Amino acid sequence: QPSENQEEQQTQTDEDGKYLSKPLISHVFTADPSAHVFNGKIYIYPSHDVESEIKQDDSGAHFNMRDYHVFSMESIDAEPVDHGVILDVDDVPWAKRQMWAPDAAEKDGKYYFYFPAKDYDDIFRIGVAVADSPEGPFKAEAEPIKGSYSMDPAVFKDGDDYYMYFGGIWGGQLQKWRTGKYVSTGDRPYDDEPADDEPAIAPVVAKMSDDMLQFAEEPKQIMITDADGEPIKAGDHDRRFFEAAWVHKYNDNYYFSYSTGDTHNIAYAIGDNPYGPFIYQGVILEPVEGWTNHHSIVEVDGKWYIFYHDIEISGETHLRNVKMAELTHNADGTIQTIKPLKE
Ligand code: FUB
Repeated sequence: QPSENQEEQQTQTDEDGKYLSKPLISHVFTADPSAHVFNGKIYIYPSHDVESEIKQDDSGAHFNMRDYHVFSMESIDAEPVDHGVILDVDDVPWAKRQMWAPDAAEKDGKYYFYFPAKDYDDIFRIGVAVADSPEGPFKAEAEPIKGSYSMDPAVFKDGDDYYMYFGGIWGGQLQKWRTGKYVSTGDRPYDDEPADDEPAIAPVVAKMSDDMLQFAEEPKQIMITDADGEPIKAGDHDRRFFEAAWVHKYNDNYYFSYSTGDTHNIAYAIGDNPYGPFIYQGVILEPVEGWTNHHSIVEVDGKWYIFYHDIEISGETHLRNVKMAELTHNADGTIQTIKPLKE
């Protein structure tokens, strides 16, 4: 059952006394929550973590997920309802394994579910499945999105346009696409990475086609810079992009947020258009329990929330549980840092 005692949820706070929810879902393991408001309800599209026979390795093979559930909440303090499995790896002809962080979008009354998976060549691609309802059932396209690669798709709606942001390094393979083609010189996480003093590998964006099933343009890299306009360097592990892209718009600015991976923060950078460049600002969410940190940001009834995960229930880095906290933008547009691990 989902967390039974909602009152008890009020008791968790971060280092500065900010409210943090308890695990929102406890009957299955969930991670990488992409939250949206569709038809006045909150929908969460997470990864569905499971135990599998695959041993832990540096490429994240132990995140060996095979299906997705969708959850809805009537309001921000309501219990999530599990609508069951919306897509299984066996229903996707091109996908072999590792169904990682997904996202969803609505356009003209249809719902599009975007998901990464490794294909039969063990290369991550991004697929799309379509439904008439946010709860599914979703039907996957027979092929991945043409020209898609790497993982962690996040689709952002800006007026009538939709943009997909994607990519992740190390196990997410983005470093192997530096030439525009998949080139792998080894399987250690840092193989194929730039030198420390070179610009970090950048996340990728592409506008979606009108039918939401393809890219409308060649995917482009987006630059994250410091305050002087210099690209963040590959050796700057505290600030460089690793995975878990998300974009929200606040006061006409575009906030690109992401995980810094091996330094475990959710950081953010601000730009004045969907393609960037984005100027690094700071940390939204400090490390949580567990190696990965992955989030989404959504406005509900005029307040902003961050959905994220940790490993409170299992204590195992690949068996995560979704949580939520309120997010505060300061008057100058910066975001207050959430510090979930108390000193
Ligand atoms: O859930 C599998 C992977 O772990 C995601 O795709 C990453 O963002 C990390 O959270």
